[in-house]
Amino acid sequence: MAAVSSASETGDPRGRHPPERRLLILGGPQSGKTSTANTILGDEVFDSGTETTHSNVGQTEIYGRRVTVVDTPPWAIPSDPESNTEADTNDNAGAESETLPQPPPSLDSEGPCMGAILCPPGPHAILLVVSVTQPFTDIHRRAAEDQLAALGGGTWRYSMVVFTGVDKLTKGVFIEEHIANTGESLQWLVERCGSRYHAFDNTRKETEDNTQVPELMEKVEELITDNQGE
Ligand SMILES: Nc1nc2c(ncn2[C@@H]2O[C@H](COP(=O)(O)OP(=O)(O)O)[C@@H](O)[C@H]2O)c(=O)[nH]1
Ligand SMILES: [Mg+2]
Repeated sequence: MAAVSSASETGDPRGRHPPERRLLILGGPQSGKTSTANTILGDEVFDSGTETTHSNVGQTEIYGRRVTVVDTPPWAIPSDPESNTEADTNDNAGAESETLPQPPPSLDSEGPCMGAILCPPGPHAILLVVSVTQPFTDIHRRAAEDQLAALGGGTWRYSMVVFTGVDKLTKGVFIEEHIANTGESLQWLVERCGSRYHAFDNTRKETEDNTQVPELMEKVEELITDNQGE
């Protein structure tokens, strides 16, 4: 694992290794971001199950290629009681407060956008982590939209949905069925990501026949090819 401070020291030893891949992990609270980072890194590098308060950078090698993974704090969900504390103190704010535009997350704050700065010159792919065990409503959709808008135009082209907790899906239910059954907001997210998604079971990282990380990296390569030259 590399410390945050070493993220800028990833000088490219030209021609000696396949090009590095940089992955930025974003998502709502408790969606499985840190667990996903650990699964990709192949080790319990970061503390999962507790709130991640600042972005962390880890590195690994997958098939001889250096892969940098940036784990981030959760993006703000407007309905989250913690982020709604102020509105709740005003009895008249009520339901209206939910429809008020949220201020864009600041790149200066220790919010998830800070993660993009920690993998210079920028991520090759943004993994939007969504747990199949959590609801994904219009509020979550807007949180995702705000977050990617804060990262700048065109970021959707580099984004992919990573579904966590697929081990919790009812036996025989495929992720496609889950997407179809969960509602328009989730379908919107998947479509906004160019229908790129990947199903992850973070409890399976030690399993021998586990190919979910190489399969994810293949999808990242496809995404990079789709965005070639940019
Ligand atoms: N069953 C199951 N639990 C998961 C999976 N991914 C994450 N979790 C659990 O979900 C909780 C939140 O995970 P964490 O990675 O800390 O989420 P974060 O807050 O988004 O970083 C933890 O208790 C994890 O063990 C998964 O694929 N399957
Ligand atoms: Mg976390």
